Amino acid sequence: MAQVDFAERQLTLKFVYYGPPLSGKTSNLRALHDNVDKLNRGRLMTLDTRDDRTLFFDLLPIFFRAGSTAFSFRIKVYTVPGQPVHEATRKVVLTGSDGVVFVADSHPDQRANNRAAWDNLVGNLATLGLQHIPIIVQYNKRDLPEATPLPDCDRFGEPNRVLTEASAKDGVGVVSTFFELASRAWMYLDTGLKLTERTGLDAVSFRKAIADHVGEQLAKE
Ligand SMILES: Nc1nc2c(ncn2[C@@H]2O[C@H](COP(=O)(O)OP(=O)(O)OP(=O)(O)O)[C@@H](O)[C@H]2O)c(=O)[nH]1
Ligand SMILES: [Mg+2]
Repeated sequence: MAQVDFAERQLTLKFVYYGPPLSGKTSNLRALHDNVDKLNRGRLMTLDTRDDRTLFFDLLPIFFRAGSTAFSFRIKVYTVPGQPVHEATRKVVLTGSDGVVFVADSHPDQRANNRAAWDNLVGNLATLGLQHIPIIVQYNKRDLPEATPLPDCDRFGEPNRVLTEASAKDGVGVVSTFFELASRAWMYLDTGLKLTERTGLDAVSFRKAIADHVGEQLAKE
């Protein structure tokens, strides 16, 4: 759960990128890193094996101050390793998260893997008592000619679920997905923590503060 320090006027959030093996979680984080102003990000930490598979997790810290309120935000963005063998790591990384981007693979062959990873996510969220946190489903690898058309993509039990589209390897759709999650997380936390009431900052100014710092690409998407 988010850590709010009202005396220090600081809010710390944790977001996790989850999904099947090789769907592009680390690629999302790399592209996000490239889009955040240098002054507003920490070092991108990745721990890969030689063949680029995430071994433990990746972490990108983002920090910014919101306008005139002098409230400061820290968003820690993690990825989990997708390979089934890393189940214990996934659970540890997911602990205490405030929102998830589920990165699904658009290749038709990956439908069953997407579903398995989704079931795994839902199971782990339930175990951790996090079943109500916001989840954004992103279909990545939209650049593949054989990509499943969006209307035919699995919406994981919610026919009206809004999907975001990305080609993370080319940085397309990455910032807008992140932004979507940040907005949803604010609304979710506001309900529980009365953020607007206690910080003097509303959803619109939170969105603006992120937009000011997470790259200009946002304006174009
Ligand atoms: N065509 C295409 N390939 C992509 C895209 N995004 C990532 N890839 C490729 O997919 C492979 C896996 O990408 P990663 O970002 O390492 O995937 P991951 O989800 O972090 O993988 P694990 O950490 O092993 O779970 C790499 O070869 C990427 O270049 C995309 O948008 N389009
Ligand atoms: Mg990875």
